Amino acid sequence: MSVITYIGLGSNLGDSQQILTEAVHKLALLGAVKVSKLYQSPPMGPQDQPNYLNAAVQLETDLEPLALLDELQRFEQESGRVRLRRWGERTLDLDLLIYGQQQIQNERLTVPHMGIMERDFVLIPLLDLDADLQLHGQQIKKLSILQQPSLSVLNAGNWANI
Ligand code: A4P
Ligand code: MG
Repeated sequence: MSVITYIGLGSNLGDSQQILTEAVHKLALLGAVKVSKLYQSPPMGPQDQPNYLNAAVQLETDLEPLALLDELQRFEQESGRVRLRRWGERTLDLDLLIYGQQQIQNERLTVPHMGIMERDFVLIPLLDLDADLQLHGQQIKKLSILQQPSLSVLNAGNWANI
């Protein structure tokens, strides 16, 4: 049985657009994908790091949550992932944001992803994929954090060539 999941993509080291494009192509091997616009956003966390590119992917997959996380972590490693410090720079971050209607809490996985409600660089790409998406019983599009977004659209077209 396939499930609708949402994956958050972020990069601020290396050729970020190329890295995110490759990540989308790998995700497409796991099931049907829909891709958000590509955004640029100022760093949350340490300010002495480059801006991020952020996007989200809707993935319809048969994989169980932990099997999906294994794949995401493998893709991160394959991108030559370096992660230097908490909330710091990285070549590729793939977060499992939403997995169907499931709430998951174990030592490897918290779903919905922690901090999602405070991160406009996650919420705005999600709205590209489903304008009526709900999280924790709330309509994302009505959240007050979205009134003054800090991110900008870098590419509103088919940037990942998919
Ligand atoms: N983990 C638990 N739940 C999940 C989940 N739902 N999805 C565990 C993915 N992983 C999950 O991951 C650490 C562990 O989280 C994994 O082993 C997994 O089992 P990680 O990617 O190494 O660390 P992290 O928690 O993602 O890193 P960190 O440093 O806490 O940073 P965040 O919270 O991911 O933030 N600013 C902008 N503008 N855009 C960004 O994308 N990203 C970050 C990183 C900071 N600032 C940013 C951005
Ligand atoms: Mg992560």
